[in-house]
Amino acid sequence: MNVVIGTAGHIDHGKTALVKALTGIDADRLPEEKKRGITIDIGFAELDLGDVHASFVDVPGHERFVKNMLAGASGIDIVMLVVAADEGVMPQTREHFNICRLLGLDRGIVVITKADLADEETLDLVKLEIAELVKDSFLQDSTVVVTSSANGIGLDDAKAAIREAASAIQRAEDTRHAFLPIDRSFSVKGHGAVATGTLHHGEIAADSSVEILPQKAAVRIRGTQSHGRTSEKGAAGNRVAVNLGGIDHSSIERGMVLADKGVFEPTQAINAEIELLADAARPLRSRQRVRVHIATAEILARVTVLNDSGEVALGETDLIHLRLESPTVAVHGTRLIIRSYSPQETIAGGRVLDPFATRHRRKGFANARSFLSAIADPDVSRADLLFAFVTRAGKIGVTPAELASRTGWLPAVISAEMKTLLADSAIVDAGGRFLSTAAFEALRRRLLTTIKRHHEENPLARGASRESLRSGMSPDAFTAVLDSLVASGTLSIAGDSVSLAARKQTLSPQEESAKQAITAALSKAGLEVPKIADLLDDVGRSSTLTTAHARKILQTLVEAREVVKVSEDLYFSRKAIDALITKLREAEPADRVIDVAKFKEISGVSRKYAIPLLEYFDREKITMRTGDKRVIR
Ligand SMILES: Nc1nc2c(ncn2[C@@H]2O[C@H](COP(=O)(O)OP(=O)(O)OP(=O)(O)O)[C@@H](O)[C@H]2O)c(=O)[nH]1
Ligand SMILES: [Mg+2]
Repeated sequence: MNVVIGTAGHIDHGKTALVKALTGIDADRLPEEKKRGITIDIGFAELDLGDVHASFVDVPGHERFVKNMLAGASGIDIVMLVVAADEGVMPQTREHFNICRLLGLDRGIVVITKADLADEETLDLVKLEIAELVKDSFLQDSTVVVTSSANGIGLDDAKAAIREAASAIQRAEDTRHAFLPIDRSFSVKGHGAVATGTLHHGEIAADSSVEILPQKAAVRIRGTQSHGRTSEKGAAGNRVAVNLGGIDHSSIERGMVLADKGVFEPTQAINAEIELLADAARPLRSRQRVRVHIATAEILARVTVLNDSGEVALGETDLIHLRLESPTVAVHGTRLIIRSYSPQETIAGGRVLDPFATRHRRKGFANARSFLSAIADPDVSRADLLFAFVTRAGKIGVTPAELASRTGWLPAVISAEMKTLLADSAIVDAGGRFLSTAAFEALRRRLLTTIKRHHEENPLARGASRESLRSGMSPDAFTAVLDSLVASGTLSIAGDSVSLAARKQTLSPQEESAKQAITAALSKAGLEVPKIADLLDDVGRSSTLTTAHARKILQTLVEAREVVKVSEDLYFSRKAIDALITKLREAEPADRVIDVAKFKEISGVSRKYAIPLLEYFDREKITMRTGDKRVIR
């Protein structure tokens, strides 16, 4: 079992000395750290306990370097909370403990150091302080070990406690894409850029296709190592160093993420559930500017509290919107810590619920809250989470790729869950976009309402054109809605015209006679049709309808594809046009090229008809114009 253990605790409490006493490795690697005798940035060590391999991330206790502590604490499995026997619980003991709690850590051990500097009575006092601190928290029942790095007492107990805590970890099968928040980058002579980090989830192997986020820089993995040893791949519980090709180390920084390519998307707007510390200096308020720590990144952000009061009270848990000043990557469940802008203090922490939030106005809070509350349950099932995202996407729907960028889940996991939701009729597949059944039904109802209204307003029209019905639907959703209504026999489609299947067009006797008259006149005219306005005047007169009414009847004939509109003035019977097309194709002029004269010869029409007809054929792609000539296609 591989585990990553992070230290935590106040400055000078002996964290680095303890790691060294346990592992033999001095995690203080910077010259300045050696000179000043304090830890400034995170350092690393490892300990082989047989069945357990522990990687240590040693963090600085100095209040000015909490930012570095946060980068180190991200992704650890176990915290080793260090309290010096001679000083007891101090400000950064509390702050680091709070950070671990807010990061959702669920296991750890407490180590009292410097036992050689305290008498029995003081030790008991420190134990009481610790019990008070961790009461009702994830550390409440954890082992408290008393050690001294000076004389070596308690070190074996500490190792035993580490082994016990590590053995209790049950890693579920990793269902997520590789996600490695970067905490360091450097260059190794002869090898090039190296980025290191604690792998949050997924696997990183030499043949993985990866990119650096949020800038989506394509990189190549040349090799992976863990604690200086070449490893075939890194998995959760590992410290990983990745040798990268295609990038210079200077363009890789702490806060970036190395991840499977094409899955995660940068975001600058997230919704989260956060707990404000009971001992924060003041409530968290809308418009407040804060520092958000996500994985190894620190980003400035503006808060909108998603409740009517506009603030989160001390000790309360609530939903907030964060507008980030620069992009980062996160998925549902990614932990975050919030620190006040100035003075820099840890004030809150929680989880990202929606990594791609939209800006909310006050009247949208209720909707946002009900969506977020549904996915705030830490035990929410995968299907319920996906269903919530699909529902939230409304009539637009989401693609599996968009769901992957919200969850980090592997395609097989998403498709399996979607299958279940489809089988339960909770969602609908609209051409690769998923909509909730409720949203889909609403679209069906809307489309039916539109068609009914169209029929009422245009009693003579056969139906409505597809395009007029689409209003605001995505093309895929529209096609799916239309198909489903045709499949259920509710709608029928003829050409471009959509109508209620049950609808019968009933014409009055006058309308019927007008229709006959138009059809007969156009059939008789062949290609030498009269101007349509004249024809409609005649038809109107003989059938006692207005010309406008007669024109509507003409329109139904066009929709029924019995009559062809060639220009504003000229309408032909479908038969005449079809016969002309056949003639044109059978004429087989040289190279299939014709000019106007040749067309007139083939069709037998005058120039008055030839030009509009040719232009119509161009539009219908029966001919293609090149200069003065046309090619028959
Ligand atoms: N007597 C005694 N001194 C100790 C013990 N552990 C650490 N020290 C001393 O305490 C000082 C601080 O120890 P570090 O290990 O650097 O403390 P730290 O917690 O890593 O400090 P930061 O990383 O700066 O937060 C050093 O001078 C150590 O030699 C101990 O068990 N007994
Ligand atoms: Mg240290």
